[in-house]
Amino acid sequence: MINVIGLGYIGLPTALMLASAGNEVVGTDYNDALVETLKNNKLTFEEPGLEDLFTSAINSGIKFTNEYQSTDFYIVTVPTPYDKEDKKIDPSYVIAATKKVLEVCKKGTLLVIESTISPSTIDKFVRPLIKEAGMTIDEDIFLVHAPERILPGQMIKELKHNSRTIGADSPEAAQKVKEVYSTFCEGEIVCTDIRTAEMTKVVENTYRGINIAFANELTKIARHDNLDVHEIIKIANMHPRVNILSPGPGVGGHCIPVDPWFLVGDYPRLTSLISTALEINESMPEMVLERISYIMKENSITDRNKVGIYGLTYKSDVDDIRESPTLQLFEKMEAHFAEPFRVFDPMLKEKVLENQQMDYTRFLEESDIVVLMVEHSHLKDNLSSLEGKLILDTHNLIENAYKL
Ligand code: SAJ
Repeated sequence: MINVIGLGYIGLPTALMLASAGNEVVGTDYNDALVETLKNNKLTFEEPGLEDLFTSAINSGIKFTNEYQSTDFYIVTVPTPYDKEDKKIDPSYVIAATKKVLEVCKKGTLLVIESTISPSTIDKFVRPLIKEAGMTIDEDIFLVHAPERILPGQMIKELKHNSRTIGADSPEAAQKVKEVYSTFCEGEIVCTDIRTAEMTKVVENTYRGINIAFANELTKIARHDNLDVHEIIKIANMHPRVNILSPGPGVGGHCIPVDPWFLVGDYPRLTSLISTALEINESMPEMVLERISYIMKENSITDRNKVGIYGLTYKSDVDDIRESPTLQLFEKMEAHFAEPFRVFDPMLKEKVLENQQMDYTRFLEESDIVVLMVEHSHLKDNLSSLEGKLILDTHNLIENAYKL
């Protein structure tokens, strides 16, 4: 039996995939309300294909509980927040989960950590716990790091088709874990050591963050000379070896703006490129604010209540608002003692902010300037609804709009 610990954005789809592929799976989470919701056959977040997968996993017998199971195979997918002050990973959830696993696991158990962790977290924080518990690595317990790579918005497809990395101390342990993941993963599964697997995961997200930062810096250069950055990127990308990503109002989510800090925190003197890239991405909401001020001035609008922000989630067509550029923008506004602008997001069914308007028509009625922060499908399907508005388009969707 596989016990998946932590049923969030990664743990839940992974547990469902494993179950519907025929494995015996129990999902454990310390959040009672979340467990109750799942037990009542209701999902805790939206994701294309997740409902069908949920049904199939339930039919295959998946169970949900708040208790750790006594078994010999654990997959830990708990959050790994980072400490904003010292820019280091906060391993407390991984430590707590490992301690609980050690209390109940059987001899020879496989402990797979899937959560994103900074390089050497397993050496620094997990191995000592095993020693403390009086257990021996590679006898009582086999350690594995198998970081996930799935993209919110296409998680189910990517769970099936992405290649994966499995880092383990022993090739035998890696092979056993590979066999389990192979029950649903059709991509290539590469086995390596734990340190390499830890580093590789963080490097992948850092690579993307740096490339987005380059596109964002180009936006600033282009704005300085009143050039169209999107046209420049489009033409540059026609070069066979150039592939610049899309600039935008900032970088959100729990991965790209967070994981590179793990490297900066651990290797402060070796990461000047990475920390500059992070700063560039973090400066983009400020640029949005400057552009809003410019548009208000140019159109003689003085009432800030006439500004409406479209999009609160961290990217299009997801309902996750963690570290979203719009939240970052509101934080910057608060720093200047200003009330945040009104906001609307079609992906959010419940009100999470005081200044959130839940009705799109009213949102439009109340806003003379609409700032497009997120390019949801809802917006692409309703472009005509924006006619007559002053628009700041941070994603190059609308031809005659203000751009970043
Ligand atoms: N963004 C841009 N420009 C782009 C692409 C993205 O500004 O060209 C912004 C998005 O709008 C968003 C942020 O970056 O605010 C992050 O979005 P994303 O789609 O790039 O990535 P995530 O955070 O949803 O998922 C990433 C993925 N990592 C990589 O592509 C290297 C995913 O594969 C990982 O599994 C995930 O992080 C994770 O959990 O680590």
